Amino acid sequence: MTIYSKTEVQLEDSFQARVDDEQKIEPKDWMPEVYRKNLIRQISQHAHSEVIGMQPEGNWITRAPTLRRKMVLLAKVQDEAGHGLYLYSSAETLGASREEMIDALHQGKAKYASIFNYPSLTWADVGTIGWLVDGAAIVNQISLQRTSYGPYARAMIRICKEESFHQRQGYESLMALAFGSPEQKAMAQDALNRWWWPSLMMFGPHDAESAHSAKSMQWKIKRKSNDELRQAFVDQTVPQADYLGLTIPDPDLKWNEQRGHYDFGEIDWEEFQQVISGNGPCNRERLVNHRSAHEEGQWVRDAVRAYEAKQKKREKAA
Ligand code: BYC
Repeated sequence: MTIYSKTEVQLEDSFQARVDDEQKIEPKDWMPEVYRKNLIRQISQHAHSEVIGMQPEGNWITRAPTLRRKMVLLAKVQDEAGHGLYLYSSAETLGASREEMIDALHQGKAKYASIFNYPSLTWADVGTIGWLVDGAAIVNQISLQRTSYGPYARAMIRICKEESFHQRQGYESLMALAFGSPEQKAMAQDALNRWWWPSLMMFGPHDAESAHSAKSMQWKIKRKSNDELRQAFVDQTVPQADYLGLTIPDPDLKWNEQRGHYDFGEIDWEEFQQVISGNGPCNRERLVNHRSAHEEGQWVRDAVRAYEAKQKKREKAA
């Protein structure tokens, strides 16, 4: 009898063939260590973004202008917590523990979307976050529904359904302001002026500067590049701003007939680097709030562990 065990190279080849064939990779399948680590990095950062992203909007729950707006906002913020949970669970299937992931966030080792380090100064910011931030997120997440890792792809399908509702509620809220009094319209324009460029930064550095893109595209973790997604977002959003009668704060923005796309100006990459390095306007505040919420939730984790231990004892005795 010959015992045949595949070499690492053979395993990688058959892994790549499965990815190329659009088969989903599942938790118990063999996968290259770098694929696993890259996925944990991206999924956990995605989860942190959902959870930290609750803060700028949560800031307005007590000050929503009507009961209806308050109920909608509460539901949306709760949805974001749910997205975080699906994503943490998905990363756990790769062997990462929740404690490790939260610890990496608290120590500043794991990033989260740069956009959530900007303050939400007026009620118009809430609608603008729904319109632009959820809008940008969904452009990316639609492509991630086809990501190669099964649990991540399935989480994305559900998240996209909720995210598209979020985007529409944001736009509807902004319509009320843009078609309202001159003061309301000015408030909407001011919010667009502040959130436009950070929204474009959500897609990450240019493709040529993106450290993880080549491998992530080869393994179909990412299905579209940072620049492709950013362009799709601009193309979809400009007509929406036109309809609202608002002006996108970019003098270089214009339709390019030849390309069939909008041309747009250059992002301030220095600002982006500052924000992702922890020096944005709200980085410290976001982490302080997260740490204290985490500490306040310690009793819940203790209770769950005590219950689990009790159940195990019962099962043993039975
Ligand atoms: N912000 O090689 P690159 C939401 C980092 S939340 C911060 O291109 P990659 C919502 C990047 O991590 C939805 N960091 O990376 C929630 C890497 O650093 P590390 C959020 C960024 O991963 C509440 C380095 O820069 N969506 O919808 O190939 C309320 C080099 O970049 C950013 C997701 O998370 C950034 N913008 O591509 C409302 C989608 N960009 O890890 C709404 C999932 C880059 O080496 N994530 N960096 O230290 C992705 O699709 C990809 O991770 C990215 C970046 C496109 C973001």
